[in-house]
Amino acid sequence: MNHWMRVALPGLVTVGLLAGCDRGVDFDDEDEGQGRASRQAAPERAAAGGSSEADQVARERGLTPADVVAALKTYMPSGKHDEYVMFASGGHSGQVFAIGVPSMRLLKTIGVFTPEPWQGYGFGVGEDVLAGGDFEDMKIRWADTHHPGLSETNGEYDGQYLFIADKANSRVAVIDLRDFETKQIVKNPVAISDHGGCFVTPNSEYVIEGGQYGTPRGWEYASIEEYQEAYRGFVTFWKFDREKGRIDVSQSFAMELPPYWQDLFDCGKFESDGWIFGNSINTELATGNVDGKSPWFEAGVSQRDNDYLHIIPWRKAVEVFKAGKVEKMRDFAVITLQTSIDEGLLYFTPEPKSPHGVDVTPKGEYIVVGGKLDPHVSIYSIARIKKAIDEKKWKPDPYGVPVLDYDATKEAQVELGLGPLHTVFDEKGYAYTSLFLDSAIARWTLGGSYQALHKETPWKLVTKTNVQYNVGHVCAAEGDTASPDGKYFVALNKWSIDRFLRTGPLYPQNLQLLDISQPGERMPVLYDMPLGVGEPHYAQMIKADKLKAWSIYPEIGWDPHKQAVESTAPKAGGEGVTRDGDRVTIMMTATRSHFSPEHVRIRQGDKVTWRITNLERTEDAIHGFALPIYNVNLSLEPGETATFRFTASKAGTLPWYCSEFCSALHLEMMGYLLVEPAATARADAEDTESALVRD
Ligand code: CUK
Ligand code: CUA
Repeated sequence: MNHWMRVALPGLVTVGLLAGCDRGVDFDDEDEGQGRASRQAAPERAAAGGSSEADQVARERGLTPADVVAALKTYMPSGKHDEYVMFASGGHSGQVFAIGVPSMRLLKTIGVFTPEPWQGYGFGVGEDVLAGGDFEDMKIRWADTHHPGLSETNGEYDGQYLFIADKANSRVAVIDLRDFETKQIVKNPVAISDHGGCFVTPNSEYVIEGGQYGTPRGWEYASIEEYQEAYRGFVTFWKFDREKGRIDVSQSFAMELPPYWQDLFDCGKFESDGWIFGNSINTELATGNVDGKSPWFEAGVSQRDNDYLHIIPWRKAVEVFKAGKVEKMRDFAVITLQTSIDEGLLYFTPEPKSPHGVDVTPKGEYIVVGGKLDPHVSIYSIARIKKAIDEKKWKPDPYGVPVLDYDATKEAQVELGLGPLHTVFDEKGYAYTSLFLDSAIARWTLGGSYQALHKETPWKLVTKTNVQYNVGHVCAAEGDTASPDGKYFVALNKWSIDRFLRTGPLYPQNLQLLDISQPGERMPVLYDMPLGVGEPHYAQMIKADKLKAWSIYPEIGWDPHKQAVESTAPKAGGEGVTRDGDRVTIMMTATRSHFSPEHVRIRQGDKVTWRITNLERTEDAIHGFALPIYNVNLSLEPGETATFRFTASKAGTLPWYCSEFCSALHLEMMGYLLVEPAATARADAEDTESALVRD
C-alpha cells in the first residue's frame, strides 16, 4: 500500500481502490439503480482496479488528496446518471443548456430564440415558434437569455416546463420538459428591454418578466430630455395555461412603473405569497452625459445612497386587471402608474445604493438584496413590510409611490465582502451570496425559523470560498424552492483567465461546482466546466427524477408543436406525391434505412408541402432530413411528424439524405428531389397536350 495515500486520505479507507483495501470497490453499494450498463460492467471494473495503479496515476498527474476526492465526487462512470439537471441560460447564444450535476456534462443545448440546425429548429420546422418573437416585420433571431425559471407546484419545481426571457428584445419562451423543446415565444408589446425574468408564482399561474431600462410608454418615440415624464418601467405578468402548455396573451397584463431601472424580481411564497419583489437602480433618473455636463451613466446611476426595492401584491394586481381598470397599449392591458398607486399595488422601501439581485428565502419570510456597491446584503421581512404598509409608514416618491420607512422594513444587514450580487439557499439554514469583486462565495447564516437548522449566530458570515473569477449568479440544488437540497452549488463565473487552454482572445465562461454538503467552513471547489457558447447568467438545478422526459413520442404521427397526433401525418402505406395545379403534397415516411418515396419529381415553381413521419418506435432511432439549397434540415425523433413548405424556385436534381447516423445503411438512406426546369416542364406539358390531341 502506498504510504502517502494512506496518510493523506484517512477518510477514504472504505474506498479500496485508493487505500488498497483487499475487498476492492463494491460498486453495487453506490448504484442507485440508475445505470443498466454500469451494473453489468461493475465486476470487470473492480477487478481491473488496483491500489498501485490509482496511486501511480495520482502521482504522475500531480494530484493532491483534495483533487482525488473532488474527482471521486464528480466522476460519473459510463452508464451512470447524474443526480441533478441544471438548466442554464445560454446568454448571447439565445439557447438553454441542460447540464448534468455533479458530472457537469452538457446533456443538451435546447434551441430557443436562435435557430438550431441539429434539432431542425428554424430549418423547416419551428419557424412559426420563432416568428412569435418577431416585432412587426423585423425577424429577431438571437437573444440574450438571462434567467431560466422552472415551473412550480406549491413552491417546488415540478419538472414540467421551463421559461426563459430575452433581455435584449424583451421576449419570453416556454419550453416543454417532456421533449425539451421550445413551444412558444411571446414578444412583450409594451417593454423593449427586460431583465427580471423569468420568475414564476408558486403554482406557475403567472410567469413574471421584469423590465430593465426606462423607455417611452408603449414603444413610442420620446426624446431623452423627456425622460421623467415620458419614460416608464414595466413588469409584465404572463398568464400561463398549464393545460395548454402556453402563455395566454389575452389574460396577461403589464404594470407601469416609474422609469427607475428595474433589475431582478423574485416571487414570494407562504408568508409572502401573493407578493413579488424587485430591486432597482437609477432612482436618480440619470440620462447619461446628454448635455455635456452630466455624468456618464456609470456614475450618474450611482449618485444617491439609496434605490428602491419594489413591493407588489400581485394577486391584488390580477383583481385590478380583471376589473378592467387598465389602459390598452399596442392592444395589451396595462395598469397605469396612477392606477397602481390608487389601488395600493406598488410600494417601495429603500435599499443601499445600486443593488443587484433579490431573492426570497425558502419559507418566504425574508427578502435578500445584494449590495453590489455596498459590502452588505440587506434582509427585509415580509411581516415588517406588511406592518409598515398597514401603519402607513411612508413618504411618497416624486411619482407619488409610497416609500416605506427603511428601518421599519429591514430585518438585518450582513457584511459579506465586495460586490455582493445573488443569493441562494440550502437545507441547513445557510444562504450563499456571490461576491463579484472578491471573486468568492460567501456562506452566511439566516435567522428566524432557520436558526434551529444551524444553531450558529444568525445573520453572520460563516466562510468564503474563492472562485475563478468574478462570479455573477449562483445556483444551488433545488435552491429556489420551498425545500432546497443543499449538496451541490454552481458558481457561474464571468471571467476564466488562466483556468483553461487558450482559445484565442474570447475566453470561455467558467461554471464551477462546489460541494456545500458539509456545514461550517468547508465548501471546496470540485470541478471547472468551461462553456464556450455564451454567457449563462442564471441557472436552476432540479432533482433529475422529477423530470419525466419522453424517450419516444407517445404515438406515431406526433406533432411536437401541438403535443398531439396530427391527423395529416403520413402513415405507413399512405406514402405518395399528389398534385393539384401547381400545389404538390409529398407524404413521406422514414424508417431504417429508407425514405418512402425515394424519388420526388416536381416542376420549378411548384408550391410544395412536404410531410414526413418517422415510423420508428425504438429509443434513439432518429432520422434527419437534409435537403440542399432550400435550407432544410429536420430532426425526426421516433414517432414525430414534421411538415415544411417551400416554393421550388430553383430547378435541379437534389439528393436529400438522412442527417443522423441511424444504421449501418445510413448512407444509403437518401433519395432525389428532381425539380424539372420551368421551360422543359412547359415543353413536356405541351408535348403531352399535343400527344393527347394526336391520340
Ligand atoms: S444578471 Cu447576470 S449576473 Cu442578468 Cu441576473 Cu446578475
Ligand atoms: Cu436515418 Cu440515417
